[in-house]
Amino acid sequence: MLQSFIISTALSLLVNANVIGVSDDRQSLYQPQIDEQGNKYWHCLNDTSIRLSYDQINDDICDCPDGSDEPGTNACPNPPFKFYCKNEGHFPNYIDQFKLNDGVCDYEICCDGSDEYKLGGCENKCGEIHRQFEEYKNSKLAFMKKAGVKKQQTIKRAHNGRRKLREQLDSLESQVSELKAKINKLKLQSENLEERDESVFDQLREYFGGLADKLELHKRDILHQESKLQALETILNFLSTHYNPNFNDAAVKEVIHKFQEYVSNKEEEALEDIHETNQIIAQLAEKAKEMSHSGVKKVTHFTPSISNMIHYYYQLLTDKFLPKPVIEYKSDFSSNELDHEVEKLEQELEKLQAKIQGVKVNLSSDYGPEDILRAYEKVAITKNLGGYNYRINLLQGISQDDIFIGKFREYKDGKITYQDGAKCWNGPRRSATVEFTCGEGPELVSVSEPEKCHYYFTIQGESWCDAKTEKDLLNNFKINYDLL
Ligand code: MAN
Repeated sequence: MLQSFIISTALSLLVNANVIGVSDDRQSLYQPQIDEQGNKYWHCLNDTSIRLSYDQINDDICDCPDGSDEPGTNACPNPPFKFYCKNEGHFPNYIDQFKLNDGVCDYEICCDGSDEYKLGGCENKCGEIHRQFEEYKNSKLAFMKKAGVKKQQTIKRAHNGRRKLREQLDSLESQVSELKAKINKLKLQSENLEERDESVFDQLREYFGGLADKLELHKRDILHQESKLQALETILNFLSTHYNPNFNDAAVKEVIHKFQEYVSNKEEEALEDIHETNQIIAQLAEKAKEMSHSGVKKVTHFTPSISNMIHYYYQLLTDKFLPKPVIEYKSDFSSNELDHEVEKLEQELEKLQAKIQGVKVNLSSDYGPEDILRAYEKVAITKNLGGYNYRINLLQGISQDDIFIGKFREYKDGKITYQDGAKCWNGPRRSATVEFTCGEGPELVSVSEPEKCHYYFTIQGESWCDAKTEKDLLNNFKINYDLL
């Protein structure tokens, strides 16, 4: 028994399988076994309990549940692998069994015509097909090389764009800090002016108030004295006009004489002076009162205060020992002017901050692998297609003649979407999707409008080319049948 097993194994090793439709690396699965009578047999691949005589393989009858006995016919519904075409001189390939011997030469898959091995009629075309493929491959590889260089340049532009944007952001941010420092300084100056006004006024407030009261009293006093004097003058005047000269009273005569002298010496100007002085005192008193309510508006020098003293010593310290910017607190501006300047700078600050926000949004946007779309920031792709002039600014928007189709919304899954275009008559707002394909460009190669007012564009360009393997090239290769 053992002896016969050894013999059969030895014999089986001597016979090489050559089963049609099976690749070289799988031929070993179809190695025939030899029984004691010297007959060749074989087991189904998924069920070794099913033993077939070797000539049941490819006999056009499906014997194995997994279809493994018919690799080269269409007898089994689900064969475990496809028919192998050797395609010598080109690339081996596999074809579905249902395409075997159907009268069609499937040269795309089996350039050697072996898919029609029973019917024949399919000449081996592998030589010409391989020549065509080599030609295609070489031209593709040459293009890919050029495209690769162009793509790298585009990526460089994109990176430069990002770098510039970062620099712009840095500069905007430093402008913001400068502006903030400036605003703070002006605010401090303004506060300082207010403080200073306050302190000068504080010191004078009492005096002004006191002076106002005193002037008021003096004025009243003077007016009082004046009216008393007038009363006395009236009495003396009455005496000098109504006295009886016949009484010959020397004292009366003397008083009247002195009074008349007094009247004739009394200058009108002096009287006017007194009125003017009264008026000035009255005005001053009014002004002083006003000031005691509203404060002094404009004072040009600092008064010593604790905050100024601290600032003075801080400045002295930083000037001398620390390389810090000097904060100048003195100002030739009035508090109003300072406030106005602060307001202006704060508006400027707001604008800067909005700009910063815009740049940040831009920097965090997805512009595709390597940020490549950024290189198209200022590129307009234009073309007349289907009677319309299209203009595409990938990162801005798209127009069709003078109709706006949509503005950039987002880049996602290799496509860009555009929204909020001009409204369609009796329809939605226009919108679009842009897809990309590898080729010379950038060029708009196709446009379609599958739904009313939603457009699909295909842009071709080197930026969308990736390195290709021989297998990729083979998959895309098309035979020129005219040359076969
Ligand atoms: C214009 C173009 C077309 C669009 C129609 C819709 O003619 O924008 O693309 O389909 O308007 O009314």
